[in-house]
Amino acid sequence: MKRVFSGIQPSGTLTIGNYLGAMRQFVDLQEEADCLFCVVDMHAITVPQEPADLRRNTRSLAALYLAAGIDPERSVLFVQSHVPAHAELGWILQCVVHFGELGRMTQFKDKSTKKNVVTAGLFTYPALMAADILLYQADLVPVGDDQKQHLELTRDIAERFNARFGHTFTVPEVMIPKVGGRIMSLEDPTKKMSKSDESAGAYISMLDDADTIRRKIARAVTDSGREVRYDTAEKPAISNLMTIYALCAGKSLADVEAMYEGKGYGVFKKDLAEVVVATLEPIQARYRELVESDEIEHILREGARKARERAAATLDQVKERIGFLL
Ligand code: ATP
Ligand code: LTN
Repeated sequence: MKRVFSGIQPSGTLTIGNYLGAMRQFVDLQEEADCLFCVVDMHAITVPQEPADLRRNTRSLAALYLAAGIDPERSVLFVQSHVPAHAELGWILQCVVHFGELGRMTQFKDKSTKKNVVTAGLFTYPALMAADILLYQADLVPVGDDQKQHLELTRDIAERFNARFGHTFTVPEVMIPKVGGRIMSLEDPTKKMSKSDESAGAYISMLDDADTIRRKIARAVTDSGREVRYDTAEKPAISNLMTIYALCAGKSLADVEAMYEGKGYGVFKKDLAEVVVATLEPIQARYRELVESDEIEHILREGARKARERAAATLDQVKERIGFLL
């Protein structure tokens, strides 16, 4: 059975981009793989977080994982800071990765430009991400397209460590959905949809109510012309909306194109809003029940216990290999 690991930061409320690009794959993978899913709070603090918000977002993200269909009987769901092995291996891998490699990461460049304060943690972030994955000997890492470069670096770190100290880590494969790996902003189809966008109109949050979703989709930018046609070069905005439609309705892009032939943007956008509402409503209903119960605390405690146990085996071996006195 393949081992799967992925993480999401509790840095705000998830968007439909996080859901379609990442979380939905996690739910499907549970059927066929041994899965671990993590709320990566240590990654979230690489940029400033209000303590009360971080605590609330961590709990809320755990509830969303469960509401979207992560089954704690089948998958290990836990919070990164509950398993100190992540910090320990993260440090060791900071001493394996090269300064130059970290400097080439485009996420670091994007998140550090035009900022008054750039923490050292934001720079070394990929070493911690590599630790998350390598600790559990993951074979497969489902992520959105923006994480591809971090995964390549994780593979390089694993290979370098293995070559120097003997085979220790499984070299993981990245898994990016063919459709939906990069959902774009509703206000600017050249930018990825991001939960930390300053403009709330740029994204659909997984917890937006039906009217907010309808309003945001009605206001979403479109391209010139009126034809609903998939063409990312000529029609980036409509192509993005078609992708969201196709994934939420379980149809192919060709189906969507055929359904709206000759109908124009207005009708398409109205239907799209309803398809998105229908996708998110059942998740939101389960979410509301979960956040009010203390089930989450119980599940996370149990998840951390299982994760700690599994992480220990790799970490002990790493320490021995690099020459730490045991
Ligand atoms: P932020 O937008 O705050 O920088 P993020 O959403 O990019 O955060 P995470 O919360 O850690 O970062 O992302 C969780 C998962 O969602 C990752 O696998 C990431 O690749 C994926 N993801 C993020 N944005 C999109 C998007 N617009 N389309 C598809 N997948 C996405
Ligand atoms: N870097 C990722 C979040 C993340 C992750 C991971 C994803 C942290 N650790 C391990 C997959 C595997 C992001 O910003 N989206």
